This record gives sequence, C-alpha cells and structure tokens, in this order.
Amino acid sequence: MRALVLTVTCLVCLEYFSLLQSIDISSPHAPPIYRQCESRGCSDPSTGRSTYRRHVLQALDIDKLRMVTAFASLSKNSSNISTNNSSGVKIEGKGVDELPQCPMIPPGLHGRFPVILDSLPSMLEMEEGETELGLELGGVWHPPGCKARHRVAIIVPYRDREPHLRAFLHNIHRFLQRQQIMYGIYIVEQVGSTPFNRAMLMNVGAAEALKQHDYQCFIFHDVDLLPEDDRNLYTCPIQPRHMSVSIDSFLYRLPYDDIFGGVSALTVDQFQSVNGFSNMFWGWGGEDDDMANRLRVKKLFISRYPANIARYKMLKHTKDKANPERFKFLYSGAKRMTKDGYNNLKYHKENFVLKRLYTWILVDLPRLKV
Ligand code: NGS
Repeated sequence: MRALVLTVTCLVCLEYFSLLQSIDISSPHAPPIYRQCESRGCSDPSTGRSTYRRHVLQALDIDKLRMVTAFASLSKNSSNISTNNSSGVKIEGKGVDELPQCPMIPPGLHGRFPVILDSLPSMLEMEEGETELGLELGGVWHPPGCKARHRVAIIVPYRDREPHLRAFLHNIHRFLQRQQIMYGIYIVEQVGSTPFNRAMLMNVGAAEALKQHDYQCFIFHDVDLLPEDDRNLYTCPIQPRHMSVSIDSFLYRLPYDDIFGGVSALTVDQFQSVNGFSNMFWGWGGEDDDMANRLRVKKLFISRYPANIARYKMLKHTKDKANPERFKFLYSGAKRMTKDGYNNLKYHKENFVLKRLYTWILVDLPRLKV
C-alpha cells in the first residue's frame, strides 16, 4: 500500500514538472526559459513546441566553461596573420571585476519589439547621438553596474551596403544592451571588386577582435538581418548556435535542418576546434554549409532557440552572384579542414579605425592555395 502511495506521488510530481516545462513561452507572461533542440526536429515554426526535446536555461555561466585564452594569444602571435595592429584598447573597464555578476536573466528585456527601419538618421547623426548608448570607442560596451557573464564579439562581413549598416547599427546596440552582455561590433569590409568572401572576412574579424579584447565567443552576423525579439539572447552557446531560425522573407520557416548561415554563434573554443571557416568560398553560397560540415566532423551539433523567439527581419537587396565552384569545395571540405581556415589565414589590413559605433576593418583578401 505504501509503495503504491509513493509511486502515485512520484507520478504526480513528474507530471507537475513536465507541465512547468511546457509553458508556452510565446506568452508574454511566460518565464524566460529557453528550449534547445537536439539534433533534428527544431523546425516547426507553426507551433514552436512539439519538436523540442530538451529545456535548458540558455544563459550559461560561461566562466565555468573551459575557455581557451591561449587561442587569443595564438591569434596575436601567428605569423600568418597580419600584425598591423592598432590595439592599445583596455581589456576590461576599470573596476569591472569588483562588480557583482549580472543576473542570469536580464531584467530589462522587452520580448518582441518593433524593428526601426523608417526615417533612419544618417551615420553622422547616429554617431553624434552615440552618447546615450554609453559606448567605448570601437562600438564596445560593458553593462553599467554589473559584470557581464558573456563577452561577445559581433562580427559582420560587409561590402557596399551603407543603408543596411545604418539600420543594423541603429537597432542592434539597443537590443544588445538590454541583454546585459559585454560586446564589441566589428564591421569587416572587403576592398575591391573580387567576389565577396564572407567566410574569410569572418575569420579576419575573429582574429582582429581577439587582438582587442578577451572575448569568449563570436556571433557572425549578416548586416541585412535584424532581430525582432530580445529574448533571442546573444550569449555564448554551449553548442554552436544557429540564431536566425525564422526570417520574415522565408515566411519564418527554417529552409533546411543544417543551415548555419545568416547569424550564428560559436565560442572561441568551438571556432578553434574546427579551424574557423574555410577561406576557399569566393562568391555567394556554401561557406556556411562547409562550417556545418566542420561542426559535424568535430561532433558538435547545431542548437537553436525556438522559432517564435529567434525571429529576424531581412532587409531587401539584390542577390549576389552564386559561386559556381561552391559544391566542389563543399564536397572536399572535410579533407581540407585542418589546413584551410583560421590557421592559414592571410590578409592585408588596409585600414583599421575605432569608430564611435563600431570597429571598422578594411581588408584586401588574397586567393590562398591549399
Ligand atoms: C543554400 C546555400 C547556403 C545559403 C542558404 C540560404 O543553398 O550557403 O542556401 O541562402 N548553400 C549552397 O549554395 C551550397 S539564403 O537564401 O539565405 O541567401 O546560406
């Protein structure tokens, strides 16, 4: 009889906890508990529920994770990487270590918010109005009053999209500051008219960001994607995180399971373990799929926030010319992975400016042979 009573009590408790976990987080009253998908099955944007198998509080305490600071020094010392550094920026704000840690769940989140696209100020006006954002030079920010749990470099590959850049900057700073992370914005611009090499620019951004600050992770961010919900936390991921799960121009549906383009987050450690991105993808397409393959080789998996939170607006633009060689490089990618990437990166730094709203890195990219 006692055993029966005990069993029934256990079952009631289990049911209670599973009910707690399945609270609909699209409700504005729901607690900010985030669900992470495992392997396949995250792509049900209509409900955002049934395919999620595990629930975790995504805001991990990154200090408890092993972070390879040696990697930062690797990027500083590597003879392959341009050393034309204009550093000298302080690594942590004065007294930041004495502050209490910021709360795990940022208290000032709005949830879904209106992305501002109309009547955008000019770049000059934006820079002049910067004081209200409280940025350090180079578009770097520390939350006032508490020590950030995450130090995140936002790396934006860029060329010739000034209106998009203005929209991005106008929205992203306020969004990130509500999340109480320490961050810096790195706009990595390719000179010339050779095909755009998004992946190589992201490698450059990673190398240059680590020369400036002791970041724990990178968020690689297309300039034309603007987040719509600030519960989409730009924190350091436990597993590589694909952030741009649902995009308006794709009718808020994930195009395919392994997509890793648009906006994606990797810790410095994860980035190092896959040797960064391939440098071989010139022109549109394939470089993000190559990274997804690298992650698979290293037994990392792609995590995602639910589709009703990881939402983005895509700014309109004409599509770049697709790279006809992308499938060739994609199929042979795994074989090249150890010698094509961060460890053979070369570039010529044409300019480096700590602007008020971002760090601008202008680079000429050479064709590398592997
Ligand atoms: C795939 C591309 C990816 C790209 C994705 C979405 O086909 O690089 O489409 O592109 N892969 C190949 O071409 C091999 S999007 O519609 O967002 O421009 O990210």
